[in-house]
Order: sequence, then C-alpha cells, then structure tokens
Amino acid sequence: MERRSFLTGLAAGSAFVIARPALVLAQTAPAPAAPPPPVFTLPKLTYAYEALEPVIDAQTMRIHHSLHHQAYVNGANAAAGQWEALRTTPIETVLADLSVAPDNVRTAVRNNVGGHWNHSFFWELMTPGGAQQPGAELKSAIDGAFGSMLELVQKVNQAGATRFGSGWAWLVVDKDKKLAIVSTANQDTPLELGAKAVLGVDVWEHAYYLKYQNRRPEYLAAWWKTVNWDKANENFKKAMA
Ligand code: MN3
Repeated sequence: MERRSFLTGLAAGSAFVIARPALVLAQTAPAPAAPPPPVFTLPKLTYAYEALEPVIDAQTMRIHHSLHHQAYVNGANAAAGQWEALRTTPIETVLADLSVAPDNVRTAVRNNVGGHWNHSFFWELMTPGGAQQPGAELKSAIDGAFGSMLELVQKVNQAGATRFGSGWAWLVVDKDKKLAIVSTANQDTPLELGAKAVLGVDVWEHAYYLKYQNRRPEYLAAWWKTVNWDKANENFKKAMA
C-alpha cells in the first residue's frame, strides 16, 4: 500500500473516527475524585494466630483480629468520612473526651474508634512465651496497691467476670498516678476515665466463646499466661512519666 492511500484509508476508516473523539473526551473530562486514604488500618499481629494456643485458640484469634477488629477499623473510617476532624485529631485525644465529637457521629466514634484502640492495645499486650512476671518497678507498685500479684490477678478476674454483657477489665494508672482496677462496658476505653492502661483483657464473648463457651472465669484465669509483661512494664513507665 502506498503512503497516500494508507492515510486516506485511515481517515475514512471507522477505527480512526471512533478513536479520535474518545481521545478528546479523555482529555477534557474531569478526573474522578480519589477517595481519601483510610485513617485507620488493622495492625498486623507480631505473632501467628496459633501462637497463643492452648490459652487462646487459633480460630478465635483469626476471627477476632481479621473480622471483629477489621469491622471496628471500617466503622472508624466511616466515622472519619462524616467527621473530618477525626482524620487529624490524635485517637487518644478523641477517646479521652468524646464530647468533642459531633452528636451524629459520637456513638460511632465511641464504639468503633474505641474498639480499634482497645484491640490494638490488647494484641500488643499478649505474646507467646514472654516474661512470666512484671518488672521490679511494676511489681513493687502492684504489691503496694493490692498486696500481691495474686491479689491483682483475682481482682482483675473479678472485674472481668462481673462485667455484665460485653466489655473489658483493666489495670490502669489513674488520674492520681495510682494503680487501680476498672471495668468498661462495650468498647469504652479507660482513656475516658482519665486513666492510662497498663493491662487490659477483652471479656466480650467473641474473645473466648469458641473454646470456653460460658466459662468466662476459666478464660480469665488462663489469659494471664499470655500477658506480655515487657509491654505492661512499658505501659506502666509511660503512664507514670
Ligand atoms: Mn474483642
């Protein structure tokens, strides 16, 4: 084919006619607005789902982390879509004073941002095969506040066992820099009480039901074997600083 007839053929061909307006359209149409990146993301665990066996079974860990915690993350991002300030305000500032949240998102923030904070804290507080006891500083504070480690364990377990419905039991440093045991409902956090968490245990049924069914006290008693005391020591030092 000669060059001249090739060009003529192109100009008359349907492919050319269709392609050219499409190109013009692509250049002039406004680019669709990209959705803002998510503010909250599911943290990766530093251990495998089966690592806390036999205390917490792998299936419970998988469902709890990849589905329950992910749902709180999704809910928190949805709340950030409705309340722009949530994208930039530190999570602990928001949870310490939920009155800063607008009325229409406050419950979503309490439940989902609270759930995200609580679970992020919880995963880090557990570890396979860590130290079995608190460090000297924390141990001496525990002995001073409760008499002994055994007393602490009993009181936290009692707070968890008697939390009606769903919630958490916590060892915290309170506003007066004293160790205290508190329990929160649902996904409420100790931050709201002006306290800083040292230890916390999830007593929602989703945390233990597959293995322990209705035996929450048995789960609580076993849970202490998973505690990451290095992390608890670090939480205590930060809270006292
Ligand atoms: Mn949970």
